[in-house]
Amino acid sequence: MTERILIIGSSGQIGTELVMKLRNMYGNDNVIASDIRPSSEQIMQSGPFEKMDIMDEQLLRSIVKKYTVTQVYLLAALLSATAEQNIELGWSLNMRSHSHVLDLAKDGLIKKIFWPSSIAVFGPTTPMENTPQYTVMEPNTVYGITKQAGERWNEYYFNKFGVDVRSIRYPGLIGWKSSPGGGTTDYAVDIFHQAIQHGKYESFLSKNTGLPMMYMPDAIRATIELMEAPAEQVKIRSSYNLAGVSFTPKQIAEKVSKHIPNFEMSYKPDFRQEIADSWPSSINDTHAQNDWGWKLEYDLEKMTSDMMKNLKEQYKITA
Ligand code: VAH
Repeated sequence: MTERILIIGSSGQIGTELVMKLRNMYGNDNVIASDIRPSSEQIMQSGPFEKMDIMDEQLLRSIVKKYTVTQVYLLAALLSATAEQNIELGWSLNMRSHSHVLDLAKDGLIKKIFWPSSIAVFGPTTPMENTPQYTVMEPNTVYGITKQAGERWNEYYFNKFGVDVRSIRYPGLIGWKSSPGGGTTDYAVDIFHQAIQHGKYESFLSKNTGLPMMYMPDAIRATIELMEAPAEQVKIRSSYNLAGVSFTPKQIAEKVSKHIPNFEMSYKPDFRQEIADSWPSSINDTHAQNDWGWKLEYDLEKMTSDMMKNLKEQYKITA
């Protein structure tokens, strides 16, 4: 049977890249992009797009039926910083969209779901170094609480209703093809744009705040590898830890300086510092490695070089 894949949140940081990757794999017409706002030109022109507000369950169901969708990737969400500034919307959007999609599978309309979790499921009482898969989890942000509840919801739907839902606890994601939207880890993307355009950057996190991050090609590959793995290998149905690569603003600034010699970094922590302080600085992902063979490819150095190369090209700077 042909797979028909619906990506909800195709205009966001992950969606922008994932749609194109999946269209290459499954054929343009079999990957339906959808978002409340238009997606990239490449997405809009290469295949189907449906404008959708994920709170509208009726519309979601009609789109799923129209295209006989078999898999849904639910990427629409409010991220950590934005959700703190609009807690009602953060809670209702993140929770309700998830239920809408899980119920599609429970009602037999679709076969498989990808739902992203985050290292934001951890909180101040979690062991901060090499954080294990199973540990104390007391998130203290709206975003983290919705992700933690969502993980429990995933496992519940899997156990009670046999829903094939798969999930990753993404670290902060870094890429050049799209911009992040309202996260605490966004500084690690902004720094590249500012360094190339202006030679300086003011970080909203303090210099020694270590956080786990991941380069987008690794994140996209992890997502697809997990979704393609045989069901019996996916032993964890809440969400898998992924370690990525951990670094501080100071450490990434040092790497950026190698490409932009007079680069100046300054620090002016804002409300996002408190969010960052509640999250682990490094993650243990042995379960992902053992269950479905996960292996990271990009370290900080390799990621920095690739980001610089691509963004300089994008800004048409020859160095
Ligand atoms: C955020 N990038 O900063 C997201 C992420 C690791 C955190 O989920 O909100």
